Amino acid sequence: MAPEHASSWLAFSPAAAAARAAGRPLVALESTIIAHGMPWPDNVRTAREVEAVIRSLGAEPATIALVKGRIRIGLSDDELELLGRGGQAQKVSRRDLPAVLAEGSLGATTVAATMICAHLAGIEVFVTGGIGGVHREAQQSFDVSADLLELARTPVAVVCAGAKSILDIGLTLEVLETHGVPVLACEQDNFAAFYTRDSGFPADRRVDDPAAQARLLRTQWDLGFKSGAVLSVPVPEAAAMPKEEIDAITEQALAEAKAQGISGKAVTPFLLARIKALTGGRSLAANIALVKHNAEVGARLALALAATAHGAEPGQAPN
Ligand code: PSU
Ligand code: MN
Repeated sequence: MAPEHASSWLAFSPAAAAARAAGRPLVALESTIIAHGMPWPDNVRTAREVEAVIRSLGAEPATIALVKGRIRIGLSDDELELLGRGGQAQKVSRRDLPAVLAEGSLGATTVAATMICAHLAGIEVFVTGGIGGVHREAQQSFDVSADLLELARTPVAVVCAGAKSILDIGLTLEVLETHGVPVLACEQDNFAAFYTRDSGFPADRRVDDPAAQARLLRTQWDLGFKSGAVLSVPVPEAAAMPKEEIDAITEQALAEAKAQGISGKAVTPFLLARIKALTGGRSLAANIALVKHNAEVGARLALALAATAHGAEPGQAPN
């Protein structure tokens, strides 16, 4: 249940409001990937394509950002453009959200902040590229994304291509386990690795069927668990990067970040931009392909969740 006064901070786009009124499920999308994760104009084009994928399957996309003192659930084309042209929006995670909203400036929401906003808006499914996680050498830097802690305390399903390969994926999965966050996989048994399909680490369980995914999540939330869940979807085969290449480039980008003293919330955008440059743009193509594929899986999950009764009889487990 949303806090009593939360709704006064929310503003639904006309399309999002109409979908809500008609009982059509919304699928949340984040805006940091637009403002800080991809270069213009690919970012805005991708955002629109991802929205179109979700709409074509019968759900309604709702890109979330902070605009003029409101949590906007669903953005206009002009607002997407404003976020995408860059330089204007702050990167907003949990700790920044109240401040940026209170001062009324433009805020691009991370996975953590988008989960919070989605939950306040009654949205159960959120599609992104890759979640933040435990950075390599976090033993020294303590750099653990707020995304992981948010997954522990906000009941939203995050559909993603795993954690970005710039991270320590094994440690990321350990933190998710500690916090009781289910890590589900579809299309394969292992957790995905963003630019590549296989992280080498198994997910908790594989659940391919959207109805079965929905039943699992509905059970979790019916029981009052406050946690979210991760649904890992591998990048489509044709767009996946060769593992050796991405590993070597990631090492180089990490070394550059260290040499330049990049820290805090600047780390992830820096690494994504460097990897894009070092792969001649091929990492960006992979990123775009995986988000669009995640959108299909997320839309099907949202529709299945909307159709899942509370306390439903366990069905025939299809996998
Ligand atoms: N995945 C992408 N591109 C991105 C991000 C994730 O494909 O830009 C963003 C998300 O918004 C995620 C954030 O929440 O990076 C993580 O940042 P940090 O590591 O500073 O927590
Ligand atoms: Mn960080």
